[in-house]
Amino acid sequence: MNNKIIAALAVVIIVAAGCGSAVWYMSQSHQSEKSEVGGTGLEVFGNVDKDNDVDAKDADLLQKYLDTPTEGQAAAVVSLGLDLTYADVNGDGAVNTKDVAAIRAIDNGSYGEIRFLDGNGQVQSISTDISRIGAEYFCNVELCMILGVVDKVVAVDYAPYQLKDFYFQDDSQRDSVMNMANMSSPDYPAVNDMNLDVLLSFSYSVDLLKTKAEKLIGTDVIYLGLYQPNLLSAANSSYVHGILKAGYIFHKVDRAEDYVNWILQKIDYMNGISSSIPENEKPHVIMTNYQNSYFANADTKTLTLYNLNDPQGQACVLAGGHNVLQDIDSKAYQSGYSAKVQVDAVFNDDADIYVNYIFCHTVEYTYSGVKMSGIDHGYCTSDYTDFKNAWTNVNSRELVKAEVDSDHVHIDAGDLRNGASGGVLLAAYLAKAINPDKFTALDPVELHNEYVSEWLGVTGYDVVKDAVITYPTVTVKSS
Ligand SMILES: [Ca+2]
Ligand SMILES: [Ca+2]
Repeated sequence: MNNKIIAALAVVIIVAAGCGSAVWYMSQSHQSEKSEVGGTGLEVFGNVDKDNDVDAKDADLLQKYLDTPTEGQAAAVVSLGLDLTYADVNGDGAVNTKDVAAIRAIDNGSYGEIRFLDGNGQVQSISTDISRIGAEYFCNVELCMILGVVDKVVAVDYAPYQLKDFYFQDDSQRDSVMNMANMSSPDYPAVNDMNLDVLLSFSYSVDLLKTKAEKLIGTDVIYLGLYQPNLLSAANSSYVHGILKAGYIFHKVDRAEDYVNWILQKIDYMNGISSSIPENEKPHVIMTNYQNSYFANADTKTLTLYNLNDPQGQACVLAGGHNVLQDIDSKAYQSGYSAKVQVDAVFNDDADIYVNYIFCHTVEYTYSGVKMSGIDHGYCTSDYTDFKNAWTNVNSRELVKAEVDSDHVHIDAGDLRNGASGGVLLAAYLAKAINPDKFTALDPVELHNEYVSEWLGVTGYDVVKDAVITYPTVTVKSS
């Protein structure tokens, strides 16, 4: 809620309920006064001072620029620290006092339209009068929960639909939410019938986004950029910016900033510890996946290893781990998101290449609408059978037995990669598992439960008892 609306409500409450309530409400209003959000370069029109918000400072600076005589304006851009890229807030092709007024409207919450660059850098201009949201995959549904707009989600695609018992705590919404099915290859007439105001896309494919925008009439198709959290420079990542942009789109700026600050605090905390661990003392880790690998089937002689561009590889760094892919193929460590390698490139007699820990990512429900068998996990099951079996399989491989302690093998829910936590929860689980002596005060389960209760808004739920997230569970190991 923006401050002006809070102030207006406070006035109403003063009139309606007398001074006692008013004093309480005013203090609440004061407490919710938003803190600054860190980082730079938020691509929302109106952000002319290059930080991560659109606020009165931007309006004041743009007004100062406009008040400067024409011949001095170029110098004013420099002296005021402006970036005029996002100055044409109303998109009419000119920069003038109407844009200053538009920034003030954004600051006080009275705007009805917002312009921004999507996660691919494309200009989007959308109405913020949104009552019907379609949300793709776990990250976007969780983002709607975090921002407190999940009640407006009327449709989700196949994967989150399978988890609707968790994602939709309201009984009637759980019964009525529609299944968009496979949004990698959508049934456009069916989705059109859902009359969405906004579709939050999981896919960053420019072609798919363009096709969806063309074929879904009256629906704004938005890729926010959540797929790319950069845990190593998170404040300016497309993930953090995507959350902040969503804050503007859904009139939930304060909530979005609070969540971003929570995420950044956790990252700073972990980075403060892991960055002090000398490289030669870091445990050697492979961030890999279970399915379609040597681990799931001994006849498959390859493994997929995630690299520095993937949140899984970034989580490894943040947790104070040394990613073995670096030693196998330093080029592959930095290009794309992962590399497929031969098992004997990972497990061999080369003294420089060794593995202390194995983290296997799993995906049960895919974006293309398929359920993978034998790997049940996540927020809607408490049955660890499949994870235990997977763990046993990994540990039964000859090459693993020869090199890795069995309790150094972990099976992890894809939710940690594909939810809205941007890899932070994954990094926490990882940190506690590989560097328990360094991360003594960190409890990943407590952190995950905080994510679920405080941010997703699901109460009375425990991620160890009510879900299957990691095996073995990290707290069991450390207690
Ligand atoms: Ca700003
Ligand atoms: Ca303008």
